[in-house]
Amino acid sequence: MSYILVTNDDGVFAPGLQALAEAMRSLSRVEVVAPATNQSAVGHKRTVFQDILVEDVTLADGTPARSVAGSPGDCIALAALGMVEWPPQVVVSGINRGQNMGQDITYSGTVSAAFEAAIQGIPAVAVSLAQHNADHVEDYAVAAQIAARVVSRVIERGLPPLTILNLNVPPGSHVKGIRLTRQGISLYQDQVEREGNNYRVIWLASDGVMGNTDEEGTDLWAVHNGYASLTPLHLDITAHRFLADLAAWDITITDVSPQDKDFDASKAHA
Ligand SMILES: [Mn+2]
Repeated sequence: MSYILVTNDDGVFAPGLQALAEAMRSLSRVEVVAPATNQSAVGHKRTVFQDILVEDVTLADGTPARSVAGSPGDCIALAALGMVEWPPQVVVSGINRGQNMGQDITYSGTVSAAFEAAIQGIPAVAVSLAQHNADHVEDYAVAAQIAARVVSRVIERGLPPLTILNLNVPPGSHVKGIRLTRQGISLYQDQVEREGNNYRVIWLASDGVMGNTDEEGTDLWAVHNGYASLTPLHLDITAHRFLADLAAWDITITDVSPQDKDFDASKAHA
């Protein structure tokens, strides 16, 4: 029997996950497998060399869920190893408390869970709300509605291999529509303060002002201008356009062995 697998990185009891699970139930049966604790910004972390505790829990609205003492990537990998029925029709990750655009994408546990699903051959959508103080289930209502539209289309049409959709929704009750976008550039304003031998890093991670929002067509531009942003992302992060330039460096060599006592790194040529 087909179903939608819901996960996140804010933790299994986060309001965004409950809102997402509720919206996904309008499309299909839902299973929830999510981290026990807040795993924001763990990226594509996987737990190795230690046991992962899994518990059955119940969300505030009565939704049954699996709570995993690991990362978002662990949740999907465990699901694929048979912790729940496999495969789902689609994996949906979120709704994250805060945007995942520009350089947020590689830090994001929300997006990484979707990438892990893509590695396992399952279409996946990452969903984020560009509002860091979204503490109530109702705050995610519009984002959940837009997510349901995107996910229903993914169920119909599927996605190419190693490709996910990254959905970011602006805060507020009015969204102008969905724009197809490319990854933009985030501009962080981290600061460090020193007191004696102690350093304190300050993240100025306020919504809306971070990042280059001027470049039309990017994720940051769309959300800044009141649109939901939908970006297709691919796991192949090869810099394809730079490959030809790199070839011109004449950096390749034909044979290197430990016996090669005359090997001179600065002079080696193909
Ligand atoms: Mn998060």
